[in-house]
Amino acid sequence: MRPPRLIVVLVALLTATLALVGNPAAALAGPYQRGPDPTLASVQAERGPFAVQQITVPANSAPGFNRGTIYYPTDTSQGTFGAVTIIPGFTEPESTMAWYGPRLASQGFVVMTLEPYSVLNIPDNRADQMLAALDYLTTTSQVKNRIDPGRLAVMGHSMGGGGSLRAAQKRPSLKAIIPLAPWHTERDWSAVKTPTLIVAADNDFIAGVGTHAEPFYNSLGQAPEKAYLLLKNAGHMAPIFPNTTIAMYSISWLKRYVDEDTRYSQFLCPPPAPSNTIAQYRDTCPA
Ligand code: 9J3
Repeated sequence: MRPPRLIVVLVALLTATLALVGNPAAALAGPYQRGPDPTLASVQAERGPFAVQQITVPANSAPGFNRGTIYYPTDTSQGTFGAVTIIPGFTEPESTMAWYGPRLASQGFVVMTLEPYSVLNIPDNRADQMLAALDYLTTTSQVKNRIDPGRLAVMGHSMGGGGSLRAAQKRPSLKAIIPLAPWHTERDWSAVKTPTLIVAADNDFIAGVGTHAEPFYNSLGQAPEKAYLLLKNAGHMAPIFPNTTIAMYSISWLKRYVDEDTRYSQFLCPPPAPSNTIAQYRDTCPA
């Protein structure tokens, strides 16, 4: 005999109430929050709270990308993590993106830096490699069980930044992208529907902001949130070196949009004023 409907409803309500009373913090926190409450020091630190291990992924491990390195948090007590793949720019080896690996993974992300098939690959090819590497990470990699396949992102420098925009256009399910000094022949990214942080450099003479980062940012009419971080006294190659400003805003962007972690909103909104390292910051001021 089925229990009366009223009893079922009452039991469900009681269970939910007890869960809230028993753990109010969990009830308020988003389900994907990982790690302790952030501070300015923690988002600027060289390492976050998670211990990190790395795995070398050799060529021919899976279709669609060449080879790379996975950096992952060793903690399995807090559930799965979001994942981000990162590809460098024209003529650049994977090692130019290596600093992002432990820096981001130690904050609670599975990160894979990529060696492109060719250092000459065009941006759209780099987009496909980043997406193929995400598929590998979530389906057959050694860390697949550590990753939430619904919370993925890409980043890249220069032609890898242009590739990041193309990747989001091709795969709207991406939760965040961070093009770094992006370069692409396409100016119109109005089809992108992913929260996008564009990092640009005020002295970039390779991907000049007037013909790249600025029109890219302005075209992002469908991105639910977007930001434009113009680094001060910085050239095209700034993103290949450890950079506290890039790290702080990248971590905050990934936390806010891959993890829906509003504890990081404080670093994004209100936007930062111009400073020694920030020439300009434009955004849609996410809540
Ligand atoms: O990835 C990049 O640094 C793109 C800038 C570039 O040199 O393009 C020239 C074809």
